[in-house]
Amino acid sequence: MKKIIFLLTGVCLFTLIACGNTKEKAVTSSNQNPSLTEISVENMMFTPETITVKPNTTVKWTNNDSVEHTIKIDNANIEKNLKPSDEFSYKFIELNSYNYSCTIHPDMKGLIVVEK
Ligand SMILES: [Cu+2]
Repeated sequence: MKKIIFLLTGVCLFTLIACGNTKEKAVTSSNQNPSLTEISVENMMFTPETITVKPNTTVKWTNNDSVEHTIKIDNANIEKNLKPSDEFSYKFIELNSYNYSCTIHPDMKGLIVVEK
């Protein structure tokens, strides 16, 4: 009888641990943020140049060029230098249209539209 109780306790513990792990995995996968949009800075361009996102979307720029660029977002009071391979993320919360450009290369322009 004692053996059965011991086994049952073991099963319960195992179940708890297994469930705990499952839960943790679920949380981790939801943390891989479905509301992340990536923009490549490459060949002196932002690609894609125009994106439309929902509020609370994080936009990540990656400088894939071999020269430095900047991200200057007009309505967000942001200016960020990006050296080659650098990344910059910004979370867009409010509904608006955000024009941005590279101050080093004024022809490089992009637009982020945040709408519901
Ligand atoms: Cu540039």
